[in-house]
Formats: sequence, structure tokens, C-alpha cells
Amino acid sequence: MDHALNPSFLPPGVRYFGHFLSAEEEAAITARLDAGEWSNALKRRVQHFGYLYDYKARTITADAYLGELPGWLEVLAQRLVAEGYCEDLPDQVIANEYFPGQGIAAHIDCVPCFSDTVISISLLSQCEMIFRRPQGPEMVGVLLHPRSCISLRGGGRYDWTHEIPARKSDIVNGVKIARSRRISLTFRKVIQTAPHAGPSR
Ligand SMILES: O=C(O)CCC(=O)C(=O)O
Repeated sequence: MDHALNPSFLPPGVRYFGHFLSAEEEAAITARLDAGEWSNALKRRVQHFGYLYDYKARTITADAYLGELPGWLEVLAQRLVAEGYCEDLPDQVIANEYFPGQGIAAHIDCVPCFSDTVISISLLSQCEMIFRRPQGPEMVGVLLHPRSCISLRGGGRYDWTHEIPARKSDIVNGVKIARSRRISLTFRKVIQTAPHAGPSR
């Protein structure tokens, strides 16, 4: 079944909200991040808040605590709870930066590390997020607009992978739309840390 870019079908447990941030909030968050320190450790640049995620071991170790979320992220985390996007207050955030041609490989967010809801907020550029069932042919493409929010829980969090294909443009309703610099903020609640680095699942 192929529902590419059809927002009327989403994997179970996935909810998409087209308008989460205002343009002013988007600009303020971008400025905050650009005033911070982007890490070049991956192909795309990232910033971690709350806890450092270990990409190699695919886990969060007990010594990975970085401190409380900065106030401007804590406000967003509290808003996600207050407005019903998630139940647990997120305490870990990763900012990802994608230039055209960059993406993120198919993955399921660490099951033992994070609680049942994972939220991604998009800034600056649209892009397609693709969900796949590892065991089946299903594939769903969802267009993420700037300032939107997507939340993953249930099947969409645990049984489907999600990825952002490394492309310079997306085809939307037959029209090719070029990507520009995109930033995403992924909010999660840490429920368990590993005693030391090592594969967690
Ligand atoms: O950029 C996105 O919207 C998704 C990011 C993501 O999947 C992650 O941080 O694990």
C-alpha cells in the first residue's frame, strides 16, 4: 500500500498538526540555536539538550545528563503537555539541521530510553517524512510544513520506522518543491538510562 504524501492516511498513533509555531517563534528559536554550538559529529549538524544521545551505542548513558532544558525549550515542552500533544513532560531535545540533500536514516527511537510519545517540530523548510513497516510493504509519506508538529506514539512510534530521505527536493502533488535549510526539534522523555555504552536493543 502506498500512501505517499497523502495526509489523510497516517500510521496508527501518528498525529500531524500543521500550525504549531508562529513565524515569530520560529525566528526566535532559530536565532537561539544559531547562537548556540552546533555539533558536526554527524553528517547533519545537531544540538542536544537535557541528555546527550549516544548515536553509536543507540542509547542514553547515566552520565549523559547535561542539565535541565534551557528556559526557552522548557516553555515549549510545557506547552506540549498543556495542549495535550503528550502526557509526560519532555526532558530531552535534539535539534537537527538539514541542508538540501541531507536527511536522517530510517529508525525507531530507542524503546527503553524514551517514553511512548516522540514529537518533532519543523522549522524553516518543508520536507517529506517517510514511515515504513519493517515487516511489510506499507509506506506512508507525510509532508512536514515549516512550523508544524508531528507526534508519534503507539504503532507509529514502535512498529513503523520513520526517516527523512536525503534529497534536495520533494514531489508534492506532482510538483517538485525545493528544500531549503530545515531545523527540527525532537522532544522526548527519558525513562531509562543505560549503565554504560552498549547496544540497548
Ligand atoms: O527531523 C525530524 O523531523 C525527525 C528527527 C528524528 O527522527 C530524530 O531526531 O530522531
